[in-house]
Amino acid sequence: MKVLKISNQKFGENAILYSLTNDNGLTMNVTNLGARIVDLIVPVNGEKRNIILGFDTAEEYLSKDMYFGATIGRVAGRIKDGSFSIDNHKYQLPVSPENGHTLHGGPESFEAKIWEAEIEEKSNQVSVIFSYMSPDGEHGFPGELKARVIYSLTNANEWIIDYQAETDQPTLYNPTNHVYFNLTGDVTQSVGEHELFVDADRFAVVDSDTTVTGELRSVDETPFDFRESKSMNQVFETRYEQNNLVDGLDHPFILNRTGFDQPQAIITAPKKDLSVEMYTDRPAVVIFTAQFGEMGPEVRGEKLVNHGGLTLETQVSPGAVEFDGFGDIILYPETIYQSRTIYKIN
Ligand code: G6D
Repeated sequence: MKVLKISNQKFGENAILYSLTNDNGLTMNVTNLGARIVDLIVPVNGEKRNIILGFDTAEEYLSKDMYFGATIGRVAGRIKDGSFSIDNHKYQLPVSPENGHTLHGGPESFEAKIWEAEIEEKSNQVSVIFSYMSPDGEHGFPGELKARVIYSLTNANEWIIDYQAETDQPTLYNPTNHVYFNLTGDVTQSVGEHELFVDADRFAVVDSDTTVTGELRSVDETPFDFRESKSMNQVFETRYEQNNLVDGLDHPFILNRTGFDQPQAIITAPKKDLSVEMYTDRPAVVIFTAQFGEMGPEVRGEKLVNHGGLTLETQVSPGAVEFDGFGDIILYPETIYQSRTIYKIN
């Protein structure tokens, strides 16, 4: 068994880039800036194709980032009005001036931190173990939270993400990864011709400010029905109000099952020469289709087209703080948080 390769190099002022390559020639680059994945470079028909959105420098992540590949925390998604209560204690988080809600744990959150990193090499996988200690009261969240995110690359072409955390006071924790896939490797091509499968009978309806309304709606007879693999264009070319409202998808899908025997989602490239399977123990996945319009940043020298990527952000659905039936994201001191998501490249 050839040894998997892992190397590291400077990546801006304080960041390090770790390059993991498996025996099939698949390379995953990750950085301690935001515990992010930067590149996912896959050999396809003799070419090397980078199938995710990312930048070439750490500075670009700090100046024009839309959470590309970032670990999101303490809480993925929006918390309405930035306020929540735990055991009758009320907390207030910093809110966006645009809409008065808190997105992805607040500004300069996990995605902007320099995480500790250590390398672990095993015979059939290599890992980078990122850790970050979020102090009590950071961004308004109670409790000191020790978070770990382990990225592993295997010789089965899997990117495995293991999340672990513990806290000394009851707090909220609902992390995810904000990777954007574009399986063409070309950021000037929209993901409209990609096919998507999602094993979800329901999705969460959103309001004009993309907070969930509390309604869980059947996907039946809607463009949200991806229970058979279908073209992404069905959400870009429809007149259905929930897609028109956000110009695509920016919605939680409530998964019918969790676990690692069958994928809950599959993205397939337009030429069907590549696919990514998603497996998770999380009950929902937020899919966002990068509708940045003219605001799309330059990515590796090319302007990102509208709908130039799509995310598969596994998590407890946004709305868990506000509504019953959406799940529970309170972490108590006596509990160790653990979750796993796998993206398998075929
Ligand atoms: C927009 O509403 C979307 C979010 O879901 C996404 O995570 C962010 O852009 C990057 O705010």
